Amino acid sequence: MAMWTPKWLCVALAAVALGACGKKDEAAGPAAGGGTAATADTGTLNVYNWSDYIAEDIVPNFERERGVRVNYGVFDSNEVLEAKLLAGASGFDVVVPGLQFLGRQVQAGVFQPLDKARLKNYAGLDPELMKRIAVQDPGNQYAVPYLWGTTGIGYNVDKLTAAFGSTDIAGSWDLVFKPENLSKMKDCGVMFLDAPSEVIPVVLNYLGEDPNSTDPAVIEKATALLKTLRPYIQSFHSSQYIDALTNGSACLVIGWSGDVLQARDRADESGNGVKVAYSIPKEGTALFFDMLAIPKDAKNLDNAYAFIDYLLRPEVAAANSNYVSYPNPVPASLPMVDEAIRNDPTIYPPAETAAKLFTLAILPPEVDRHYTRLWTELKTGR
Ligand code: SPD
Repeated sequence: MAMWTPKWLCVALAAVALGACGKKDEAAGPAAGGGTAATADTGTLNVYNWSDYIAEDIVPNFERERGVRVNYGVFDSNEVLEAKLLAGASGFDVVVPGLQFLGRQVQAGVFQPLDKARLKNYAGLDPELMKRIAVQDPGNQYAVPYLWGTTGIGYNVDKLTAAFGSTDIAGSWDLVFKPENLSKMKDCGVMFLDAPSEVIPVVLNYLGEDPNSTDPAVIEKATALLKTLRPYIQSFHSSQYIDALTNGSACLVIGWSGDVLQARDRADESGNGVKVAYSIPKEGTALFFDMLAIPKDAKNLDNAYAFIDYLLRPEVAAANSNYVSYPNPVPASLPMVDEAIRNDPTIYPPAETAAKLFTLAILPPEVDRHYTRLWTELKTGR
């Protein structure tokens, strides 16, 4: 099982406030077109990123500074991005796959190697992080990290307290993976990520198995457990849970760290009285890295490099982390990251928590197919 403890977590930092950012969602521009751009940069840039994953000023500021128009599309699943990339001629200039998906897409020849000389902020990337990432992108040839985070438990503080007398139980996956516990949250709304590649490894880890096992019999232990939970799961979705937690229509989710914390902040700002919190359970969980990469057939290369380099500027990376509550890979940004975020152990896990985090491996195609089949069975209740 791969373990990673970021060194900079122990570094004492000067507090430098960057200033408050608004918390409105990024307006998604038109999705990138179908590869019809000219062979040289056209004054546009086609970006395809995760939803709720960029500070609202970043794209407009880049457009102004560079004098280009950015077509900014969003997705909420690695599988969706992968289908578009493997189909070819996606029209995208910059995409943001999770590391383990990137590894597989590199093997499929989807990306061009990065010309690091065109990224003047490359030297500012955290060397420990780059070493860790090189396990799946050897030599860091094809991508640079954008943001990273964990998969954990998002919950409504009052509903959990009403059901269990306190929120202590959120410190363990027992809350979600024991049917007798999950059933107590059924009526206030339980949502799971709609992502077998995210959820199954977390269940395997909880069961004491290798989260990256490719053994069909081991994988089926996870789905057997998930089937016992199915009656209590209201829905599977990988982005709607942010709004659902915010407005109180969901009370318990398996979700991604920054997304849950955005829900917490949105609820606080709305004054609706809903209190949301995020937990990294003590049994450990998946750590993910989302990566910036350029498809082989990208047409607007100068703009693609300029955009990636822009995102790696310490002040831009800090503004992004302040807005989306995900850590970035640029250590020089840390003094500009809000103290509340920098000191939040659910965002920057302390060493003892980090020691329990595992990374997801590149799945062989047959294991991927197995995951997909089991997931469909789970969702449809077969
Ligand atoms: N709303 C942004 C969520 C980004 C999550 N990325 C997850 C990648 C998991 N491997």
